[in-house]
Amino acid sequence: MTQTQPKPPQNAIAYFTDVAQKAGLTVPIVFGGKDTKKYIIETTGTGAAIFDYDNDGWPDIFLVNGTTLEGFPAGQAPTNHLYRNNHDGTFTDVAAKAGLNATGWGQGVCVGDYDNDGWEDLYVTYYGKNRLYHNQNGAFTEVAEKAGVAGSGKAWGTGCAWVDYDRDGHLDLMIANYVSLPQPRGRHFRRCHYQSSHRPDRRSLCLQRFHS
Ligand SMILES: [Ca+2]
Ligand SMILES: [Ca+2]
Ligand SMILES: [Ca+2]
Repeated sequence: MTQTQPKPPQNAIAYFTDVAQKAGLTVPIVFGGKDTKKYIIETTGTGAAIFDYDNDGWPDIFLVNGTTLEGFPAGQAPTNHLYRNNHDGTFTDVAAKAGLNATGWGQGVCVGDYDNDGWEDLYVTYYGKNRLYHNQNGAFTEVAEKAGVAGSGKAWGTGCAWVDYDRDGHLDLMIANYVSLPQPRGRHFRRCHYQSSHRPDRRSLCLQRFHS
């Protein structure tokens, strides 16, 4: 069935039309329960980065993906996605070929050429160990441990930013961690119900229980 697009209102300065389906950007992002979110780990969602990973002059799209509390059978867990720009308004998922099809509780992503080789690299935060992907001609290698930026694996990494804070010509990395939680297994994780973002008093009580 052909869907008729609404016409932009007169004198509109900008007007946006959803072309995701036409562009091939249809893979769902998973983050906890689909219809119901019971625990705070399910509530933050994931990040996206638009950057030219293969230096062809056309911006590509990287999407971070998550998982569920129940998990998935081997080989069926949701992965991150890297959509290569086909130069015609469509995109092709090349995550596996590029080495970016990791699974887990992915969170944020930031783009920066940390080694100044002319290829943009990726840092992806996780509930667990964070990942640094070095870009070599459009193929990525995970080097977070080697680079000393994987973290302890016990923190909940969320936002991140590359910035040259000391102006020495080399990018530095800022990582924001969210609340402190035990690893998502066993009864301790299930003690904490995320009540509501508009009831910070309840949320605080919940977190205090974790730290007690
Ligand atoms: Ca490109
Ligand atoms: Ca680089
Ligand atoms: Ca620096």
